[in-house]
Amino acid sequence: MPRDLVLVGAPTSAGSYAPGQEAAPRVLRDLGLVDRLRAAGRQVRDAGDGPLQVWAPDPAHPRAQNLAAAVLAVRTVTEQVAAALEQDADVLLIGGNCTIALGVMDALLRHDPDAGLLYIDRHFDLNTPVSSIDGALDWMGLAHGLDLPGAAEQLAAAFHRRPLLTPEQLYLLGTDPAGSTAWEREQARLLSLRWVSGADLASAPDSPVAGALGALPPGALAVHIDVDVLDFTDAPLAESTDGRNSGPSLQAIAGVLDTACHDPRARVLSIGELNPARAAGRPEILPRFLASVADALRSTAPPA
Ligand SMILES: [Mn+2]
Repeated sequence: MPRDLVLVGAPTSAGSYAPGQEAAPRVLRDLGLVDRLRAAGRQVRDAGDGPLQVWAPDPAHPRAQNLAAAVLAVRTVTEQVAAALEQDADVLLIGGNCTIALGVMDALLRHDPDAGLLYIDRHFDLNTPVSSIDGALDWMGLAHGLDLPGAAEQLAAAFHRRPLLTPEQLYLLGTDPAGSTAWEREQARLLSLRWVSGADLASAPDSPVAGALGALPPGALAVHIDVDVLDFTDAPLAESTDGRNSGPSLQAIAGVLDTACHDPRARVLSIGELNPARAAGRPEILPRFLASVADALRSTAPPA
């Protein structure tokens, strides 16, 4: 029997560039997410949403906008994921921006100190309020998990241990170094972070994901995807519209998620940076994405 699957929503765009992502949990539910997961053979419990947070400019904190709200959202994710793990359930978390992966790891590492994180994202997310000017926390998550110099105190200190993450617990897939800051490239080098570029992931997805799974620790596994890893002209789903004509297709990413989520260590899949408004002109792309997620989480056990 597969474990039960707990669905959690983090409807927040507080750490983003503009409103939009807060709608993702509602839109995916309206498109029949729970029924699709049940059709994939999973017992699903919907644990509901964390706080609804709609982005607004935060002139009082220009370099770490809406920090207190983002921390509240992350801490709520920690509590919801911890409750599900306590009940021996797996988790599907719909964000929200990528800082939600920190809440996942806070809960998963309390559950299993040998846990690892497969981080599928166009970006390193190693910025801090010092290294970047735009003040959006959504590409600063891993910097706070790793407690890099310049990290915002309130977020780096929000977890049961500090730093929350070590470089050995991480493997990044789909990174585009051209979309990173010089600071991020330098930190990735200093920390010996392991990563595979979006170009390599697009040309032959199977080998990088197998390599990443082989290199991650033996304990429980969280898989996080920022949908900005996708070629935006193939699958316009992400808050960021930068990924045009580069990066893997939705079909390629569906295969990556399928492999990663069927690894026996996998316990949590989190989805970040999905802005449903981006798909307004190509409405079939959201159901296709949903089908990929349900397929990645399908039960491989024979029906009872
Ligand atoms: Mn990203």
